[in-house]
Amino acid sequence: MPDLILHHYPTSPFSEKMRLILGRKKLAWKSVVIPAILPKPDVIALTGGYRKTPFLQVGADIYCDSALICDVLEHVQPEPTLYPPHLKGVARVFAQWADTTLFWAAMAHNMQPKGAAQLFEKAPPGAAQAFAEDRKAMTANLIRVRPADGTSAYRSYLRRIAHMAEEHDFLFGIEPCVADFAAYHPLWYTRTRVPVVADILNATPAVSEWMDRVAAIGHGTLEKFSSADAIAVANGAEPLPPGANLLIHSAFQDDHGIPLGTRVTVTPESFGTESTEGELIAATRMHYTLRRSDPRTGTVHVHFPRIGYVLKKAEAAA
Ligand SMILES: N[C@@H](CCC(=O)N[C@@H](CS)C(=O)NCC(=O)O)C(=O)O
Repeated sequence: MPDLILHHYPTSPFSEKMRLILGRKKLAWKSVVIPAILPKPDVIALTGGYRKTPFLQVGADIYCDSALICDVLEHVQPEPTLYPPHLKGVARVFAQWADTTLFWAAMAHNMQPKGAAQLFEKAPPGAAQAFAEDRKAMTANLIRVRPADGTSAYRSYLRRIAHMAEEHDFLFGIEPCVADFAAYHPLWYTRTRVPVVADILNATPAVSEWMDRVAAIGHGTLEKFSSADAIAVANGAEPLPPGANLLIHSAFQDDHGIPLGTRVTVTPESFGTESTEGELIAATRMHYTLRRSDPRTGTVHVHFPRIGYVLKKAEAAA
């Protein structure tokens, strides 16, 4: 099996979720550090437009969104599982809540003025402004939580998570599952990136102890890799044919009246709404696959989850 190449950057919360899952599954992986703000020419060459972090590359297959990457890693290394059979539904639903509602409440708290100031206190001049402008442009379609409302919600969510962590070592039992990794990463950001506002964690010591247990899982075995090498890997590989790709073997599910073979775009519903355009070659129960070509990468298959993404016929073909 080709190498797992994670495109990420150290301070990205969703990347921390994936690094820990790679660690939980004791996987070896290649680490490509990508920019936190645009421009990202090497990222766009691989994804065709999607600019968010992280994404996973396996040869000439590109998997966008941490929820989808979880499914890929579960297939690559089924044990220990992210989705214990008796928790399959609730763990996924909880993880989706954590990656959205919990994440944005935590971020509103984290990015209050003193948090934002701490983030950039050692950064070169202009970095804070460049970051703020980049993120502002990303927030189309996103209803922003205001800092004080974010803090209120975050406090309540931390208490709820504490109720779970008081019961057992991990949120749903004695082993961590996808829910733990999804709930952990926004809190990790509070603790590690903006300690000036991390006193919000003090009211829930069970949460801090659970965070220590998650952190102890580590990141697996990683090796540094350059984005130029990652592009060369894509260029030298063929995307997996539908029958061989774990994501593509389930049946075509047409919810949009868009047949396979159509030129389409897939766009995140909110936050970073850059589209990827290509030929729709699979649309299964859980995901879409687009085939596209780029002079630098050759033909790649770019995969997205259905949930959180908009599928449309491409303008020219519509
Ligand atoms: N639903 C996406 C969310 C990813 C996301 O929002 N990532 C943040 C970084 S943690 C991001 O893309 N920020 C802008 C960027 O890195 O360009 C996922 O689960 O992967």
